[in-house]
Order: sequence, then C-alpha cells, then structure tokens
Amino acid sequence: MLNDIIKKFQKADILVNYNAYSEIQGNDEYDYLIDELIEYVENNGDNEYIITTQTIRNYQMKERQRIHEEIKENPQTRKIRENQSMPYEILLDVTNKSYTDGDINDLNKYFNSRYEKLRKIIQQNPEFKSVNDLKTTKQAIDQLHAIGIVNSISNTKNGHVIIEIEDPTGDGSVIVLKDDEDLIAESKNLVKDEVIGITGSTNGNLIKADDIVHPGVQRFNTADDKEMDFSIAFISDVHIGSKQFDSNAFNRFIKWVNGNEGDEDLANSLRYLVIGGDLVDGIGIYPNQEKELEIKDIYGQYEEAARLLGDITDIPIILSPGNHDATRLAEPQPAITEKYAKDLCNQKNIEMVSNPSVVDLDGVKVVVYHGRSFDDMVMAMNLTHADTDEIMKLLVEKRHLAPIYGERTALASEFEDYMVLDEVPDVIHTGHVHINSYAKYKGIHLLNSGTFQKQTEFQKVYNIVPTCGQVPILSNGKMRVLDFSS
Ligand code: D5M
Ligand code: FE
Ligand code: ZN
Repeated sequence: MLNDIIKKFQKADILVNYNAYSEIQGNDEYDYLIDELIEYVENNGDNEYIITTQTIRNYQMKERQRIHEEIKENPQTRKIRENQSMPYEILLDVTNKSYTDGDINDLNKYFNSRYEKLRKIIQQNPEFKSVNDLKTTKQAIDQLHAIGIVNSISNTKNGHVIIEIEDPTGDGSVIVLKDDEDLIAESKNLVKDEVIGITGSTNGNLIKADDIVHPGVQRFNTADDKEMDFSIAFISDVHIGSKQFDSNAFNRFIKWVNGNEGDEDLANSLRYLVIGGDLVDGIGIYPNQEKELEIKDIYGQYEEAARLLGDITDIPIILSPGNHDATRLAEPQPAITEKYAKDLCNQKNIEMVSNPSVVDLDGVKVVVYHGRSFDDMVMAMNLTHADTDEIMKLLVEKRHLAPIYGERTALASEFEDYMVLDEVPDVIHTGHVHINSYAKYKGIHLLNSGTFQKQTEFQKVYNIVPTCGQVPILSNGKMRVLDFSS
C-alpha cells in the first residue's frame, strides 16, 4: 500500500509528507481521496507540490463549501414555505419530568402506574367493566374476569401454557389448555411485564383461560385517511461521526428537502422533518467503537450534525434521541441538551424532545420512539430485526412501547410509566433496527425509518443488512419511500 500511495502521487509529480501520508493511509477510501487531492492541488494554482495535513484540510473545506452551495435552498421552495404556516404542538415530552432516584418504592410506583393506565384501557371493553381482584380467586369462581401484569410464561410437560399474573391485590396462575389451539397461539405472543385481561373460571387453584385480552385499539382500518395536504419526512439512525455514515446519501436528502433534487413537488409539500434517534454515532457505545469513528469526540459529532442540519432552515425539525446519543440511556430518554449539542439547541427550527415523545403536526399525531425495545422483542418472540412491522403491531396491541423490563432496554423506574401508549396516534415512528418497514394497522401508520449508516462490523456479525438512505415520507395520508442511496 505504501508504494501504491506514493506511486500515485509521484506520477503526478506531487510529494506527500509523513503526517499527510498517515492520514491518507488511514482513510477507508484512500484511492478516491488521492485522486481528489491530486485534482485539488493541480487546480488550485499556487504551485503547491507537497501535500501536508493542511492541504487535506483545505481540500475538505473547499469540498464542504461546494456541497453547501449545491444544497442551498431552491428560491421557489423558500417562497412556498414563507407563505405557509407550520403549526405543531409537543403533546408529550418527558425531558423535565424525570424524578427517579432508583429507589425500590419507585419501582412499585412505576409498575402501579403501568398497571393502572393499561387496566383503564382494558376496562373500556364492557366485558371488563367489573373485574375480580386476584386475591379473591383462591376460591371457585365460574365466570371470572381478571387484569394482571404477566410475571412469567411457561410450558407444562403436557403441553399446556401457564401464565403467572399479578395485580395490586395478589396473584394467580392461569392455564391455557393445549387443545385450545387459538389461545395457545395467542399465548405465544405474550411477553413478561405486559398487562392483560383474562376471562375464564377458577377452581380456587388454577385459572382456566377462555380468552386473553390485550388493551389494544378499538379503531379499525378505515379507508378514509386523516385529511392532510402536506408531507412529513421521517429519518433516524444517521450516525454522524461513524466511518459508515453515508454522507453522500444524506447530502442528497438535504438537497431534496431544499427543493434541489428529485421530486420537487413532493419537496415543496414538505412541512416537517422528524428525527427518531441515533443522530450521531456517539462514543464508547460498544467495545472498540473508536476504530469505526471518523469523528472521535462527541462535541465534534454534534457540530457536524448541526452543520448538516443547518442547511434546513425553514421547516420545523423534531429531534428525539436514541441509544447512541448523548443523554441518559434509560428510557424515557430526556432530550439532548446544550451541554453536548449547543449549535443544534440554538438552531431555531429544531425542537429537541425526549425519547419517546408525542407531537401533533398540524393535526397528525405522531409518536416518536427510537425502538431499543425491539432488541428484547426479537429475543423474546424468536423474530428477527427485519420483522419490525410485526413487532410494532404487537406493541400497539399491548399499548406499550417497551413492555419487557430488565433486559437490554434500560427503563427508568419513574413514578409514571411514559412508555404506555396512552392515546392512539396516527403515526408511530421508530428506528434503531436500521431496516425500513411500513405497515398500516388499525388506521395507524407504523413506520421504521431505516438509517444513513452502511453496514458496520457489528451488524455483519449479527447478519443485519441495513437499508441505507431510504426515507419514508407521509404525503397526503399515503406513505412513500424516497431512495437517496448511492
Ligand atoms: O443498532 C444498530 C443495529 O444493531 C440494530 O439493528 C439493532 C442492532 N443491535 C444493537 N444493539 C444490539 C444488541 N445488544 N443485541 C442485538 N442487536 C443489537 P444501534 O443502536 O444503531 O447500534
Ligand atoms: Fe442506530
Ligand atoms: Zn439505535
């Protein structure tokens, strides 16, 4: 390789000093960089014939400026946006509502909150208007209705399923008989710590289940979509600072937002951009991450993010964090603060919100959740990271974004469980898995916005194949996906 690099420069009658050489050698696409540098040196006219690290900096600055000029907003797009109102309201942001100090009583309060919220939703079903407390189920009851948190799910050696449930008064063992095929299938979708309703009967010992009821959603698929005459773009997992960050695709996306690339009419109808976490790659997120970092400090990563997003000046950007961002890891995650991302916080069209959060974008209610809980759902349900639409449907039925407590998804034991889907939104926007997905379920758009990061070493090991540069756009109630990949 030494010879390769030196030879290429020699051919062009250019020398390269040691520091510049080391930097070029460390670049994953050094062949491309050499060609670019030669062209830069030959064209800049000051007879420079030794490349130093300063030459590389100058080249990068020029390149940035060139991209910046290309990306600048189309005047017509600007005019359209100037004449438009883009109202939005933050319906849930937990940033300043976090009070936990990890006390065990907090944990009780947390689970009580989860139970009470989900119980109320289950009780919207008239059948569950009156419910038997679990402490009263130690005697025979013919027609029983109970609501409990799932403590465990297990199989008996005879093929029945046992679900241990608990409510604030006591606990109970629910049996699903092996001959009840539908209910056995249903029980396979249960996870620890979710809240369910049970109908059945008990002999005072075991509760025999006739039905398992989820909080769910009353609404059904309707043909008539919510009226909207504008578009919303959803992105996540940009991973700025990673060597695998696809800056070409991202620049092309920004160019499109500004009316200078691809479908201009669609861009002109764009009114909001939602970012669902992992804006930067962060530092120290996994072992040996340094090797995969282009920008090795967190401030630099957010500065770069601010520089890139700074080209979007006149539509609101809703920015929610993910597990790579600089904020508490336990969910709900407070918004990214000025401490790490000063420029982003000061950009006037950027609204920093928590993960999860709920926003109303001119009448379209959007839940933004990064999606860390998918890792636990994948493990618990024997699914893969490509099954996000299935997982999101299950989460909607469970009315909870992260039901499994105490596994990979760190959940803060707040006094209130903010991960409950209190109300039914129009859109649930997730990320994290780096694979786009879309489904419409009971009138809700369930979407995953993929990534702008090409496959990493870690993902190779797990056989996760990312969909890089695919951006879902909700336009006039219909989902479209634009491809900005190279
Ligand atoms: O997540 C990037 C991808 O890697 C995403 O598909 C989830 C997957 N991932 C991340 N962490 C884990 C663990 N701990 N187990 C299994 N799969 C995981 P990102 O958050 O961008 O690193
Ligand atoms: Fe990510
Ligand atoms: Zn993530």
